[in-house]
Amino acid sequence: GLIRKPANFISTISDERGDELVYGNMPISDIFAQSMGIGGVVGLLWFRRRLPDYFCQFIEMVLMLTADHGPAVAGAHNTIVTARAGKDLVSSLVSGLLTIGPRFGGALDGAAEQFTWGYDSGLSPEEFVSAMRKKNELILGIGHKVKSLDNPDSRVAMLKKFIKDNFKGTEVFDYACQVERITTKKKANLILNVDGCVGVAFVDLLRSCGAFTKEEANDYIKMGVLNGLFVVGRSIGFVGHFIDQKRLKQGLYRHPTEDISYITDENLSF
Ligand code: Q5B
Repeated sequence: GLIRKPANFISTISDERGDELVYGNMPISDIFAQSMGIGGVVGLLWFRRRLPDYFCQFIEMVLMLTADHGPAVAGAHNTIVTARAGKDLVSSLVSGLLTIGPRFGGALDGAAEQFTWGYDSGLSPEEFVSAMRKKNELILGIGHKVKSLDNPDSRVAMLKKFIKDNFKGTEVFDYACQVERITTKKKANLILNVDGCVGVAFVDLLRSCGAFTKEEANDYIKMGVLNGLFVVGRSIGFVGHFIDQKRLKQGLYRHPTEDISYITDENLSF
């Protein structure tokens, strides 16, 4: 009989072999005919399903709001320095992307995991904050270098409004807002930041939109897919910074020595 050679690869998200490219199980002409947008495409390629319209709108809102936050942040800075060292677009982009992590831009998954743990364990917001303090761990999704109660982040305000106006469940988001009320009493910059807001809101979306079972929702939170939203969004800005530097014909960057504290063995006092 016919012996089938075992496949080396399994793939379930797209198929380019027929007359028309298929994302999930939708031909791309249908995706355009139904104006599913980039949020719909993310739904098909990341979650292999058609997501409700408000879910797709939220994804698009996140991509737009995280697209850039100026040249001073860690990732844009790296992209700019790399572009000015004469490197190509991909190298400059990757150099920026590599800064995304638990301190900068990559706190979505950690925030989703920590707040979900606190909420699901039945800890009060106060108990959650003191449990994190006892573990000597920062609460991911809390804190900002420049935004604070006195200088609120308008991105977070826009997200909060959308979440409250459109989501079917907001339990983990509400819990994070209660935690924010406690942390901002300690310091005004310990706000629920853009990473935290998107991270916890996504848990509520996965759990309440009706497109996922509770087990699937929990699996996606554990898998760590949410930082992908910041990575995709901020790539738009990093490419912009690369183009900007090339357009401005900026030369090699060297950091001013006056801005470096040179510490030698002689003046080090232990
Ligand atoms: N403390 C964000 O720190 C920052 C605490 C905390 C408990 C916390 C810090 C942090 C968690 C990671 C996170 C995402 C590094 C940020 C983003 C995108 C962005 C970026 C942009 C964009 C800021 C001073 C005191 C200390 C700390 C305590 C600080 N954070 N306690 N939980 N989470 N957050 N990252 O101001 O007693 O004095 O020793 O790591 O969510 O990346 O625009 O810049 O779009 O690009 O440097 O918005 O919060 O403060 O580290 O000196 O701490 O506060 O223990 O207490 P800072 P630190 P004490 S959004």
